[in-house]
Amino acid sequence: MSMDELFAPMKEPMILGAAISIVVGAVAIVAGLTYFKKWGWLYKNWLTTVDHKKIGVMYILVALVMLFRGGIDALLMRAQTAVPENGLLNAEHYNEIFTTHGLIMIIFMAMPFIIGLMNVVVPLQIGARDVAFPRLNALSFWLFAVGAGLLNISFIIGGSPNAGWSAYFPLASTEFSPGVGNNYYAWSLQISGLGTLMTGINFITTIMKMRAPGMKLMKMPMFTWSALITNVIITFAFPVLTVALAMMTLDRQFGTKFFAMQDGGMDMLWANLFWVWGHPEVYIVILPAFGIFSEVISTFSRKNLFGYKSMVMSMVVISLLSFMVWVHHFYTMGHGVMVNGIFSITTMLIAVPTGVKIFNWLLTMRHGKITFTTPMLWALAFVPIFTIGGVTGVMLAMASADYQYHNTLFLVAHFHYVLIPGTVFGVLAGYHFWWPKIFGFRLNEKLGKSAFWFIVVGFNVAFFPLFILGLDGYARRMYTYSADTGYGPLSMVSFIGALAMAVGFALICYNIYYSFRHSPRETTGDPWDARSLEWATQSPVPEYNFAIVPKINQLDEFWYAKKEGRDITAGKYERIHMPNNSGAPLWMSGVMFLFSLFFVFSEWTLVIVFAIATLGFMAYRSFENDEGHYIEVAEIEATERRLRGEK
Ligand code: HEM
Ligand SMILES: [Cu+2]
Repeated sequence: MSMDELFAPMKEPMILGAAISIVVGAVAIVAGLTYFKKWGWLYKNWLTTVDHKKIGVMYILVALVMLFRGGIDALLMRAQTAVPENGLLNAEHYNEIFTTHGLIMIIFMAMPFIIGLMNVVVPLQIGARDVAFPRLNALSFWLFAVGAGLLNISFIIGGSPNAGWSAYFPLASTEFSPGVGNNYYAWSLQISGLGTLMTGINFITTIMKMRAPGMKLMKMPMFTWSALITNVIITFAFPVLTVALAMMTLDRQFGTKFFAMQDGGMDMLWANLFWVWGHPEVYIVILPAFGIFSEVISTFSRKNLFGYKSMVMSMVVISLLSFMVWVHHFYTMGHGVMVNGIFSITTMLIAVPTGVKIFNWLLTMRHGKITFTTPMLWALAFVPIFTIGGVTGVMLAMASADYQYHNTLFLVAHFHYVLIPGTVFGVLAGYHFWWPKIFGFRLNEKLGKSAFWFIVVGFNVAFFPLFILGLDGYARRMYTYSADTGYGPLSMVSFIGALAMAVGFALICYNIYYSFRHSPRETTGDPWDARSLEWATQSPVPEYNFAIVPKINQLDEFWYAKKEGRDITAGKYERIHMPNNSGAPLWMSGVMFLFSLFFVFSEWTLVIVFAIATLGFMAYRSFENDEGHYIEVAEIEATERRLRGEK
């Protein structure tokens, strides 16, 4: 690689500015850690941790950072299109921004946020001490983190991917996208995807094998159910992505013609493989949110969840259907009427189980004693907004109608109307709900609610106009338009909505600082008077989770025990076996980062060096003896007393 190629992006002042601020920020963090002598602490307590709760927190932290990176992309796009014939961004830069925006939001924000919450909550909800494979869990996190890092350096080193988040061929082939941008696409998704696949296997095993005594499958909390089904989808969908990306790499870097058009390559093969993964992917990010809403709505309605069994069944049906609808993403790419018709019907069928869930949530609230806490507000806003998203989805599902508004802003409005209330409101509900469990104090409700209003109102102002613009013929992914189209005024409205959302997200961040300083510490472990097992632990949760593993007789055992005055965590303490921390996942992922980075630039000698290093790590690990350690009874007693606020 030549220096010229490497630093090509720096020729743009905006990117140069961003690069400088990243370097300054990094230097400040390193200097700060050194000055306050925090390196050892950081390494011992966080970077090498195998504790599912801390791994969860790190996932959420990175997801929040990515939310802001993806959010800046979004603001830039809306600013560029706010007025006709704007010159803020050029076409190339705009292409890069919508590509990385989509990728970052789905792969490096939504999914990790959800996996982070799953990490924190699932073992607690089932009464376990950790996940089945704690060290693998750490490896999953670090692979995701370095994948995110790889994608994020692309915009300063060598250039970002620019062929859309769906990277359609032939556009994504070297013929039409000659730079290294789409190599970054393949490798950042590849290594983070491997981490996700490991998470899938890890959580299926955890939920199947590590539930507290007596917790039958049909006695599991709904969030754990949603996590189980999601991880099954992950385990089936991600291998398809792995293979598709490997073929993409072969096409782009070794001259094969799987997808690239010359010599009989099939561009439609990519479209199919991408959406065989991609459609289930949208359910990977939405089902856990459904689980979160179920927990939040039943907790703050003071009622058990209406239609528990039908909730589980509908998620199972959705997971099956999610693998049978992928063709609806390319009705217009030349199938016959028969194929389009079949996929039209399977797609519309998804509305049935989804509708069942919506009615169950409404019936859970019916006659409930509702308290309007911040998490509950997110859940309440989700129901009507998501319904608009679903209904417009059914509109798009009609193949013949889709010819009209496919690839217009109508489509963009549809998927934001499902993904933002679904995933973003979902993780925000979960984040406010479980925050006191993780950190031992509540977030400020007033700030939480103002952020809520900014985001919910801003969201509708930003995205509802896109339905209208789309029906008017405003094509998706255009970097500018002429004034005669008449798209100007509504585009400006949309930009203003996006600004309001940005204010809301800034308030959410400020809330962390404010509440850390001013909120009283939480000593009950159960601030919301909630229903499931995670609230039976102390807050913040000690390393071993449960001093005594509870026995379960029914769904919501903790809730009924509270009402009957039983303590399900009483008993005699015994010493607890826990896994040891390990630096291996961090270092191995670091090595794989370098491997991928040099692969992106086809620097083969270095690729081979780091491939051998990766294998070396695996070999080393397989000879290592690590028996873990015990936490003694005296220490458990002291910890429990301290967290209950006793001296
Ligand atoms: C009743 C349920 C739903 C139906 C019937 C439905 C239908 C559709 C259809 C037919 C398309 C393709 C439209 C086109 O390309 O012209 C589409 C695109 C999309 N949908 Fe949905 N959808 C539903 C729910 C969801 C959910 C729950 C999510 C995410 C959480 C979602 C996310 C997306 C995304 C991201 C795209 C566009 C991807 C792209 O081209 O970049 N949809 N939907
Ligand atoms: Cu789809």
